[in-house]
Amino acid sequence: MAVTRTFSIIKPDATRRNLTGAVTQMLEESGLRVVASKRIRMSREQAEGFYAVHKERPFYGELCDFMTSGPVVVQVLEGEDAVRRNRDIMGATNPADAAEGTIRKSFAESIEANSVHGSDSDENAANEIAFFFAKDEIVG
Ligand code: IDP
Ligand code: MG
Repeated sequence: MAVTRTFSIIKPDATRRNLTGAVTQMLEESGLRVVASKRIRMSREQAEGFYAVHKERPFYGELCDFMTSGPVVVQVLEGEDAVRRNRDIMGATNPADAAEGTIRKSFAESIEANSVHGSDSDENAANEIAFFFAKDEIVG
């Protein structure tokens, strides 16, 4: 299995409850390595651009409100089959459907405030990493 990279966000509901370390520990214990990390306050423009694929969905405006409501931690994660590995430890979008032992089952407050983002394909991972990180900020 190839070592690949994915993009993660620890969302405002998790930073507000001081869960940055707890979430990162679960990512690391799943076999992922944090090769870039920064705490930022996302601008409206960044949130709208990042979630542009969801522009037509009814929750788009609220999602952008939520993602700009507090600090987030954006990260690049590296590991074998990183996209799938991260999606597995994240759990289902709706915490009510998330499996035991996943980040969303453990910490998410709602389908919107669900503690983490993770890329859903290698192609999107590359685009999302480039959206937030310069090459020299990633140290594998
Ligand atoms: P994902 O984060 O599991 O990949 P997506 O369908 O890509 O899920 O949705 C992006 C984000 O939009 C979710 O993580 C969640 O924060 C929010 N979201 C998804 N579905 C809903 C909804 O039905 N109501 C409110 N927010 C939603
Ligand atoms: Mg998604």
